[in-house]
Amino acid sequence: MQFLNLKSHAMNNKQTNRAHRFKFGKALLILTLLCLVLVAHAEDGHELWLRDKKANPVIVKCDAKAPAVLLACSEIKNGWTGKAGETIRIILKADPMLKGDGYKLTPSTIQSATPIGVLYGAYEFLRRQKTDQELTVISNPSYERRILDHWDNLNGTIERGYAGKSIFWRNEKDSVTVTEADRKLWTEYARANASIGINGSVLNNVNASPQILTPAYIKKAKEIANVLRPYGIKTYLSVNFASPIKLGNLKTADPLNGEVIAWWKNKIAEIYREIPDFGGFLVKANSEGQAGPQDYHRTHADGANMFADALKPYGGIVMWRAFVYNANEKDRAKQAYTEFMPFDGKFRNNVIIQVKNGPVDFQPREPFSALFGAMKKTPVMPEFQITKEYLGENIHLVFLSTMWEEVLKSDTYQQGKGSTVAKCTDGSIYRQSITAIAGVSNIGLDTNWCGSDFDQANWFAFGRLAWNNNLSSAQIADEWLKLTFANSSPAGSVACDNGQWTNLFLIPVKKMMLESREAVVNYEMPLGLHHLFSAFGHYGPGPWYAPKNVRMDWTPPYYHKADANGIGFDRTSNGSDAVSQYHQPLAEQFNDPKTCPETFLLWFHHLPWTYQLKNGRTLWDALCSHYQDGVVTVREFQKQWDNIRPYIDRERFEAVQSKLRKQCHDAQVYKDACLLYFHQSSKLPFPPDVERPIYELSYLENINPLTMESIQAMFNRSNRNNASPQTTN
Ligand code: GCV
Repeated sequence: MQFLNLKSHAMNNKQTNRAHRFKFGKALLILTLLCLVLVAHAEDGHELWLRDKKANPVIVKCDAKAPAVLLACSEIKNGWTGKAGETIRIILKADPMLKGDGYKLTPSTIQSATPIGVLYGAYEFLRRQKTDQELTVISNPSYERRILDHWDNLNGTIERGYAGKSIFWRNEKDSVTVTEADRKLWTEYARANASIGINGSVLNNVNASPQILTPAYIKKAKEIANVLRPYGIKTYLSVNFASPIKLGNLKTADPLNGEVIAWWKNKIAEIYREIPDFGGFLVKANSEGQAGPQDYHRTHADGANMFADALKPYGGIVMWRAFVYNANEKDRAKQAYTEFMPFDGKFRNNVIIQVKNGPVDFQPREPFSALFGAMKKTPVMPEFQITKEYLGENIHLVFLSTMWEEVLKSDTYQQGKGSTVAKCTDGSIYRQSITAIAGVSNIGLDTNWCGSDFDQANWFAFGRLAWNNNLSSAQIADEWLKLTFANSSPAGSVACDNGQWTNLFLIPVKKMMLESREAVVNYEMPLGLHHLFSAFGHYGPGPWYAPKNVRMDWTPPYYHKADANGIGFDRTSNGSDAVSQYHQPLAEQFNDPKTCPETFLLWFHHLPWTYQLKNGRTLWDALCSHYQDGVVTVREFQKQWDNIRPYIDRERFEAVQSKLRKQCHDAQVYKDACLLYFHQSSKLPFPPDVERPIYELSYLENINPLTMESIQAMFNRSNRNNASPQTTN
């Protein structure tokens, strides 16, 4: 018995141990599963605005079998959030109301004349379903070509890229190999673009390496094109004007030379053998040290037309950039117009001139480039910068849509009142042989694609505005927020479909986005000031930066001209006369400080520090207030963001919170740097309602740019970003 007892005790022990082990094992398993679930759900931002969750069953009826239509069907099946069991019909058929890849939606049909239009319609349908918008709509694209320009170098770095390395090019040694992981990423990229209507990608930097035209790189471009094609995305390349010399061993790149023309014709034939639907070339010529036709005493038209003739038989186009400025020009803002206007009508009809939104260079605020309202016989396309070179890189929360909306809605008066930049470029005013719009991409290998969650909104906004240049930024922000953040509260504790989410997340965050561009203008360079950046990179302030060996138009004093008499660049008829490049009544309005919009005051005028503004304040006091407003606004953003914590996953909450902290710090640095520096000229006291600086100017001059840059580099590293080399000012 004893023995038995012992035995049974032992058995009991064994059983208990086994039971314990079992329980422990079970707990471990549950814990592991839980961890796996948590890891699986750790929010990394990779899904962008395309969060296909909890699709309901739907019947999709469709006879067409084109690849884009099949994609549309599967998108609908995977993303249907309407009633379960409903039927939707896909109709591939022309309609007099439809233009290009436009589409017509009803609650039970998606119609387009083209397969890719059906795919766009499917994405729009799902977007409307998820964001509670009307399902009956006809939508046609504003521009035929809606293009992302990648400033990606063939060694994998990205000029002005703040989201890691290139998704296309790796490094010089294995840049041309293609892996399955590459194809997967490019497919995701293509899908994201198609979902917002983008239909073109320029795969490499406008500061182009001639190597892009070697057979190995053309083959790689073909691999990329093959992945992008089903999503309706055409591939384009940037080319180096001197390629015939650098690659072809010719003695010249003169666009009128027979051998040069033959070289390009052969090269273009080679490209089209690999990529039959190749879109064409983007060219930066005679700009920032790049070769161009002027090196051979030829014109922009000679250069662009040489490419145009060679591309024409294949249906290719040339996007010729108007971003030109010389070191000895008294006013850089005038040069694009001066150089290009004489050639209006002299370009072939497959050339389009690509013009940056402002006359200088993607500043926080510029008036629109006068070229938009000027060229009547040559198509012109806007170039926006999605990557935030001058607006806080991937750190500052700045929704660029409001800036682009402001530009698109600016009235050029080309054909009287209402001739907006949008209308002057989308073919509404003059029939254009090509209509197009480009955005300099902010995409890299970072898991969240753009280096910050809110920078995804700028990619989204560019696509939405390129499709419909009448959309309001409020609508775009609304859509993006709903698609990107709805149902993302921890453990789904707050449903997105209740008023609480709308009132406490959607409305305040949308407000923050819509105010964000004005905030950065205020704390960086208000009232029309521009280019006050530090020397290295374009991140921190450097209004003082002007070493003797640096060309003047790469230094801030060239632009702000602050002295004891006042501040601002005189572009009036008494100054550089840039105002005369605009149509009346704008030229007259800009010319007079009393009628010039205050947002552009110091862009067009050099005014005394005591000049009185409309609200009665002196220029100096107003300047101080603007800087103050900028800082105060981003401090408010911090508080607003803290309030939304319950409605969003921890990962994105913390990432944005941390970036906002840095933004607030940097806004303060900007304010102190600029005000203390300008104070040396104005000699006026800070107004009583403006917070006093907290830094010494000498400290800021010394830490800046190096410390700002190294803080930035550290920050980038900790966010898995790689700072890109900066080849120019
Ligand atoms: C790609 C500015 C930028 C350069 C850029 C250039 C351009 O100067 O700082 O990085 O070069 O514009 O648009 O060509």
